[in-house]
This record gives sequence, structure tokens and C-alpha cells, in this order.
Amino acid sequence: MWPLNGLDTGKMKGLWLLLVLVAVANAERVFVGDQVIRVNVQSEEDVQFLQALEAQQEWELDFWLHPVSPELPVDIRVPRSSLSAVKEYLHAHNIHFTVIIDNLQELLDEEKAEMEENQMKERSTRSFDFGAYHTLETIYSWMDTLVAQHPNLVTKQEIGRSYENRPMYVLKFSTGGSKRPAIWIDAGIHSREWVTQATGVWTANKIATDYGRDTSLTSLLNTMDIYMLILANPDGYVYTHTNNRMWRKTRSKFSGSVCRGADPNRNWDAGFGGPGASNNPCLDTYHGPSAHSEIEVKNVVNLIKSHGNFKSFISVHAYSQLLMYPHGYSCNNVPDQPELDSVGKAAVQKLASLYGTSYKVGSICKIIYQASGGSIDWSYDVGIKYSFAFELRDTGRYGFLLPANQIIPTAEETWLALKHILEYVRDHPY
Ligand code: BPX
Ligand code: ZN
Repeated sequence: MWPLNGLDTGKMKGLWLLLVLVAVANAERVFVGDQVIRVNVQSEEDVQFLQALEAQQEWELDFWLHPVSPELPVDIRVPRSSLSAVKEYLHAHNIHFTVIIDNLQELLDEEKAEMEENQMKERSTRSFDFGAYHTLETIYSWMDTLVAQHPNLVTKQEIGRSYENRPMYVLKFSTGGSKRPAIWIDAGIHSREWVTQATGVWTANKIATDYGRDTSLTSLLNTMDIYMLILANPDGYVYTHTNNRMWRKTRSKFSGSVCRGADPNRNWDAGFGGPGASNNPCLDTYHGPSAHSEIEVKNVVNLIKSHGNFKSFISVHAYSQLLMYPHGYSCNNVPDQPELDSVGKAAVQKLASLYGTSYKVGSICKIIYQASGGSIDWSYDVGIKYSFAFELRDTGRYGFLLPANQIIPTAEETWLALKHILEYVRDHPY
């Protein structure tokens, strides 16, 4: 604080006002002093206690991992203003926790500084660093570069526009034919899960450069097409860069509420509105007014339906290190459970072979929680048997704020699992 020592209070007030004005002009939400705590859940009672805590809105808690069972940790972002109350409350109820992120804003500042530094480097060297986070604009223009570099393999298709009228681009990898059996991969349906969009970018580049070199991928692309939607929630993604790094949902408006956005992974027509989704537009799991109300979801549904020949549907989320299959809306096994489980287990074994990263495999309902209206439940129920969802790194040290130096290792290991699924689908036509 020493630079302020010589300032009189009038000047201090002026300086303070200036800082506030800058913050308001940027309109970017800050998280100074917010902590992320990990609660050690020990009993079914603790689970219920934490579920009640999640239901109240007064402390503005942001549950990064939801309370489900005594085996699973619960991560909560606690706003600075609620910290002492929340900690006292937990102590009073004999619930133990550790602080995993001490001051969230510090991590956010580091992330932003790193991004800006990289942006300058990329501009001056006219390059693209796959090990960095990028804006929507940069990713969209990188797509054009990829298409230009691989004109016989890659095309960019607009599948529609977002709520705020941004184009939604799919990269299509195809060596010919029409409506060949196809694989769907989407990332970033939850905008704050930044490692997923970055992994999508790396993966698209990997597919384009390995075609013709990697015999297995080449044989796959000689009979099948791959579609990738890297930014499945473009408005949300922009919002995480400009206004609120912790934004998860779409940005649509609803009559009768000041809160914006529906959870695009609760909006699909599969158990819509059931358990594990909220009817409160102010919550992060708001399912939206009706199934497919979110244009971003509708655009994907339209493409999948009009194509009619997708054999695999893979949605990429973060974090928790899981590979999941349907259902989320019900805990009963799906008919293909044994096959999906064994494909999943083999896939995560390949993933672990690179850096030792361990993943769990199971149905959504059984390994995280019951959640209705999810994308892969919909895809499975419309007949796309090989429907999977990834939860990428990590297991909570950084959560949604995975440092950029983990992007490439994450993408590399995930590719081994993806490739296993792709090869299996190629070899098991149905
Ligand atoms: C993933 C796929 C299908 C149903 C649920 C999930 C888990 C996912 C979610 O709640 O939609 C968790 C996450 O990726 O959003 C991480 N989070 O809790 O924010
Ligand atoms: Zn997610």
C-alpha cells in the first residue's frame, strides 16, 4: 500500500472511484477472496445436509461438485462475503473441509495474464499455440486455417446461430461419400469448462494431421465421417471471457425472470424436467422452459436428425476424470450397459497408459448423480448406441481453472481413449 501513503483522502477517493469505474466499464465479475473448499463427506446424513445447503440461495454458493454420496467429495466456491458464515456453519455441524483454492481471483488473474502474453506472441509470430486458451474469435479464425491446410479432408459448416446470433460451426472430417456412418464429438456445452474447448481444438488438428499417416485413423476416415462441434455454447464461452469466468449456461432470456441462461445439458428431450434439473432460472442446472428451448441444443438436434446416420455421440465436459454412458435420468442399466462399460474401461486404460491419469467408468447416474435432460441420454434414446460423456482433468486441484500447461497432456491422453472408441465403432457396425 506504500504508493498511497502520500495521497490525501480526496485523491484517495478519486483513485477509488477510478478503479470502480474501470471495473464497471469492463463489467467483469471479480472473485477477490472467494475460496473453493472441498468437503469431506462421511455419511448419508452429510450428503443430505449438503443438499439442503445447496438448495438455499442466501450465501450464493456455487457447487462445482454436487453432494451425491458419501464416497464423493463436494467442491464449493464460497463468495468472500459468505466465507465466515459458511465455515462457522460447517464447523458447528462437525463437517470437515479443506480449502483447495485460497483466492480464486489470483488464479483468474494468472490465467488472464498468461492468455494475453500468449496472444501477443501468436500475433507477432503468426502462430497458434495449442497449449493456450483462446477466445471464440481466435478459435473461429483458426478453423479457417485448418480448413485451408486440409481442403480435401476438412470442411466448416454453420449448423445455425446461437441465441446472441453467433454462428455455430461444425468441423466435418470426410474423405467422400454421402451420409457415411458418422461420429459426433462436442465440447464446451458448459462454457466454463475451458479445457474441453482447448482439447477439441487440439483433437481436430490431430485428426487432420494424422490422416494419411496413422493407418488406423486413415482406415476409419475411409469409411466414416467425424463431426466436431468445438464451441457448443458460443454465447456462454464469450461471456466467460468478458463478464464471468464461472458462467456455465446459455445466455437466453426468459419472461418472468431476471436471471439468464438455461443449462444446455439439462435441456434435451430425455427425461426432461426430471430429477437433477432445476425449474429455477436463477440456478446453474435450470432445464429451460421446454425441451430443446435452447437454440444451441436445437441446432445440434436438427443436424443429428437430418443426417440420420450417427453411430457414436460423444460429449466432452470437465472436471472429475470420468468416462460415462447413459443414463443420467435413470439409474437402471441400459440394454447395452455391458458393452458400453467394457468399451469405456478399455478406453480409459489406453488413456492412463500415457501419463498415468486415472479415470472411472460407469453410467452417469451411478458415477456422478442423477441428471435429466442430458445430451448423451437423448442421443442414446434416439438410437445412437455408442453414446459417451467425458469429464476431463483434473479431480479438483484446479477444477474449471486447469492451467494451460495441462491442455496438451490432457488432449493427448484423451485422444487415446477417443481413438479406442472410434476404432471400436468402426469395427462394430450396427
Ligand atoms: C455429464 C453428462 C451428462 C449428465 C451429467 C454430466 C455431468 C456434468 C453436468 O452436471 O452436466 C458435470 C459438469 O461437467 O457440468 C461439471 N460441473 O458439475 O459443473
Ligand atoms: Zn459440464
